[in-house]
Amino acid sequence: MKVGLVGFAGSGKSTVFEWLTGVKPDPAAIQRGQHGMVRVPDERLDWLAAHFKPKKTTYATLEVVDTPGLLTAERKDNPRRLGILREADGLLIVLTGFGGGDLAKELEHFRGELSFADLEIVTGRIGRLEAQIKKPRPAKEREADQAELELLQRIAAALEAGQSLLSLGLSEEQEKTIRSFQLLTLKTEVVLVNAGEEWIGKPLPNDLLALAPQALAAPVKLEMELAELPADDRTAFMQDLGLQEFSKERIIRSIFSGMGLIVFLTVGEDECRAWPIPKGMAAQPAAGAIHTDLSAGFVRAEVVTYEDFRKVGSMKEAKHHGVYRLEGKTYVVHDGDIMHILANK
Ligand SMILES: Nc1nc2c(ncn2[C@@H]2O[C@H](COP(=O)(O)OP(=O)(O)O)[C@@H](O)[C@H]2O)c(=O)[nH]1
Ligand SMILES: [Mg+2]
Repeated sequence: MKVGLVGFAGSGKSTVFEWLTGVKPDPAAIQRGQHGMVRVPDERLDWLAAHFKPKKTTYATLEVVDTPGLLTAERKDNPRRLGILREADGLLIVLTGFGGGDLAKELEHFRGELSFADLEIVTGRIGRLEAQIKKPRPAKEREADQAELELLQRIAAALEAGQSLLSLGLSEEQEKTIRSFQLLTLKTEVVLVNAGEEWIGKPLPNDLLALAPQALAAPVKLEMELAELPADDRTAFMQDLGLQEFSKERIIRSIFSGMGLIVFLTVGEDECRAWPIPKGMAAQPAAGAIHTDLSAGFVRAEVVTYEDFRKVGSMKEAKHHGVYRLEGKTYVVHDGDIMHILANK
């Protein structure tokens, strides 16, 4: 899962990038997007690793890409700046939560720039289709072009009106038609307020939450500065500021789930591991996260919930205690399921 860090220049994207990845922002790398990996903390996997003492423990990860950020005064270059995120799976929108700006306005403005960038792609394609339709061609091809043109005109109108494309209720077929455009407004988004000290202990404004109910906030720069202090000083400063604990781990987990991801777990003496999959995925495709052969030859999945596993300590004991299940291809995997896939080779 690749997550693009986006927002206006100066909102704190590079600060967030360093906070999440521990990698120093590199001005030379930013124009094409600077990549870094984030480990997703998981207390369940911590416990399993302590229990099995495996050779290897592998946490889920997110790949994040820092980007140059958008301009507020001159929007002409913004579509190009957003272009490097076309292949990203999701967007982490960083809002400027310091200096007293209006967060809801900033988010609306930013979403407007996403629509603007998508509109450029869609109108470009409309122009080419209109030219193509005029040429003599087999009826079948012309009809397909006409259908695509009508769809794109609807999409362009929605983008111009600032409407979500999700509200258009596109059919699966129509979604397939537009997939190759990699529209930014169709990507999963998570909003993160890069909060200054003024936000500590305060709820986010309601007008922002109306636009982004799941918006997160973290005092990113402050936490980075505090992390560098000797432990005693840090504790004293945090008490003064009213900060109970660092929010980084909680925020990373929220970004992960906000991207629509869950994990299933595999255990053993060799490796304990968290496997990221989209929420709602069935067991057979989920097995493909481990290896395509396991998906192709899928027979059954042995499943125990993490909570039950913790009580009994092994798959074998789980069988004795009636908390072990055998599930088929269509079983919808739950977050924290401990699974062992049985497959034909
Ligand atoms: N006062 C204050 N300054 C911040 C905060 N977060 C970032 N900055 C500063 O704002 C400037 C822009 O941050 P940067 O991360 O480079 O933003 P980017 O352009 O979005 O990558 C830098 O000078 C940061 O030190 C914050 O929470 N409070
Ligand atoms: Mg930056």
